[in-house]
Amino acid sequence: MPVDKPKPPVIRPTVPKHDDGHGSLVVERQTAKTEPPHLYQVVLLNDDYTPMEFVVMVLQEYFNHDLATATQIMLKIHHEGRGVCGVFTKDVAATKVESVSAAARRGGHPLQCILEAA
Ligand code: TYC
Repeated sequence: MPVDKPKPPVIRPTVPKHDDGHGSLVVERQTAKTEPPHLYQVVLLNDDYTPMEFVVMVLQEYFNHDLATATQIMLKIHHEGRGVCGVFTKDVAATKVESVSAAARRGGHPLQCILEAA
């Protein structure tokens, strides 16, 4: 017979309650204490030398865009000078910038990848 995995304990948020003195329990609404994380855009800049195919590959491999979307974004950068690859939390965005910059350097391309507050 298969052995069931032990279930993790259920942790519920505690809500302050007090007796209103008239036989009712008053449940107070709690305001959220955690702020949403600040978001950052990873932006690619145009240049005259990086091959279009390399930029499309970067958009597919590092930002999970499909070929059609990657091609559209690459052409937008080519025509407008810059384009957003994706929006992430700070650590994830910074890691993407480092990975893309390292790949560009390895390939001998001048491609610039930068991080901007969203
Ligand atoms: N302008 C480049 C070319 O004509 C292509 C290119 C697109 C380069 C986007 C960088 O971020 C870039 N080969």
